[in-house]
Amino acid sequence: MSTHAAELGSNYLTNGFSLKSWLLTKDHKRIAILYMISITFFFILGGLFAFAVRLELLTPAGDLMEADTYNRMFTMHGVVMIFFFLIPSIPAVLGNFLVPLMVGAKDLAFPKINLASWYVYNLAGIITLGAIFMGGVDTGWTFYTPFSTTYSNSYVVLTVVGLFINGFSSIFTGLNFIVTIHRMRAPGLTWFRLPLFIWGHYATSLIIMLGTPVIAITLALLAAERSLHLGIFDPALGGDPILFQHLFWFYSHPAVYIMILPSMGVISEIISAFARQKVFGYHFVAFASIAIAILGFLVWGHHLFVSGQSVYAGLVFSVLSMLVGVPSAVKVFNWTATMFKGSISRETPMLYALGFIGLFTIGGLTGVMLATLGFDVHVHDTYFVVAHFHYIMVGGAIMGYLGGIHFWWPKMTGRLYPEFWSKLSAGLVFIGFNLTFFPQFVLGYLGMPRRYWSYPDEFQVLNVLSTAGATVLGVGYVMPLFYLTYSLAFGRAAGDNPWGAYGLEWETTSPPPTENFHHQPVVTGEAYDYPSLEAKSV
Ligand code: HEM
Ligand SMILES: [Cu+2]
Repeated sequence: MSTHAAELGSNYLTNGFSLKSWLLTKDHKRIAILYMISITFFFILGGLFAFAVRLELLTPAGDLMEADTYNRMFTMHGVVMIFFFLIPSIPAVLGNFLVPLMVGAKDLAFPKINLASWYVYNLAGIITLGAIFMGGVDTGWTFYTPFSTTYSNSYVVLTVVGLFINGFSSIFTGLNFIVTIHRMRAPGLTWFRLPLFIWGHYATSLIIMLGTPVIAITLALLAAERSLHLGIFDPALGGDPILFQHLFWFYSHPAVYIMILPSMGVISEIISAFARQKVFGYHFVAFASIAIAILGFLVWGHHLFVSGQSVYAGLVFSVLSMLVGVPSAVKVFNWTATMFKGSISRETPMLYALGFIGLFTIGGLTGVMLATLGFDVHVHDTYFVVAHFHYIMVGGAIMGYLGGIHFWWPKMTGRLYPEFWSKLSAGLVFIGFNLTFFPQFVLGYLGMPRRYWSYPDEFQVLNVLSTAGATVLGVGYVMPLFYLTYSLAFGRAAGDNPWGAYGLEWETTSPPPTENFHHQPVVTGEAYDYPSLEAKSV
């Protein structure tokens, strides 16, 4: 497209209005929007399952649904949230939109593979939904054998086929990011000038490429064992009953970092923008992402402390798990130092970033507690664990996703959203979140086991608080759907750089033109310090 067309206001959104122009697009920005729509759908679905779970737990007796139905509800909640929301959310939506913009490229390396990843994701989603509509799954999202292979009478095979296929969409995205970051950076954009968002996505992509095949094979073995009784996991047939847990967590612990590293990248961008500061200790933060990605593969055994592994194995996994805390803490300290040196403005994205730091810190510290062998034996499979992983996944990953959506919404749509409503919703999310999940730490510590549909009377007060919190949280989550949609039609024009942030994505127009930049950008300065950035014509 010529500069002339650009002057007439043409951008990626106005470049064709037909359904076909969207469904066959190879533009990473449009694919990001397609992903946003699909992912929002799954988030709502997973949220409805969560709400059913919380309603059941309002009373001790379990009088809303059968135990069997309850098992299906929390399983489908976990499956949908983890595999169809958390893992793809930031990479597929924000990463897809921003990676090419931030490195100064016209698109991702493989645009057709990028589009294919969205189709594969939806195909996988439809298959998994099929399993849900046929009656659901009740194994827990971890599919532990021998329950999943022998005893469960739910739709295990169909579900894992859906998840197997979904893995390819992750791999396509990770592959695209790695090649793009290696090969397509603008002139002058050296590795240590890259935004930390890019470092986060680079580390995540490495985990995706190395880990996803393992879970795919694990799920394939599970399906084979269940349908053909091969004796891989079943000791009665000569299989190993613990093997599945090792294989599963070899992927699924690193998967937690697939969820959290991109979110950390978002937080670095937001904090530097709203503190008007270079991120303190940039190199440490960048290397911390890689360190987390590597260490994340060495700690899976902390999920097997009570599965009968030797105390020596337990000891090693305990120490290694604590080590992962170090690079995470480095990041938290560096963000804090960045704010300490800066002048902070409290717009909505910054509220999410501040919320992230607080919640992620609680999630991380309780993780170190759980990594302590003796403590874990006490709270294993209690609500303490449920609270811990929600602080990480909801308090960390979702705060990052929402913060990122609010930060880059003006870039994606060219519109500003109503600040009052966005701040109110950020406040409700923060309060609702803590009210939902903090009582669960106490419940777990007092001994309430997870995955039970009923409980002794003395746990009711804390459960009622938790369900009340979930309601507030739900309201906080639904509000952006309304004011963001409203802003599409009625929001004020955003301008190219409403926050006064540094970064290549803020150098181009909002919404960006189809080819991202009217001129090839050339980078001459460090990250978050771009006053000398020049846009040279080519
Ligand atoms: C309104 C928000 C939410 C509420 C009220 C909620 C509630 C719950 C409850 C009560 C459980 C425990 C079920 C049990 O083990 O007995 C649970 C499990 C779980 N939740 Fe959430 N949740 C919420 C949001 C999320 C989100 C956003 C995610 C991920 C993005 C998530 C991921 C999970 C996972 C992976 C499990 C484990 C399921 C299992 O162990 O089988 N939750 N949730
Ligand atoms: Cu883990």
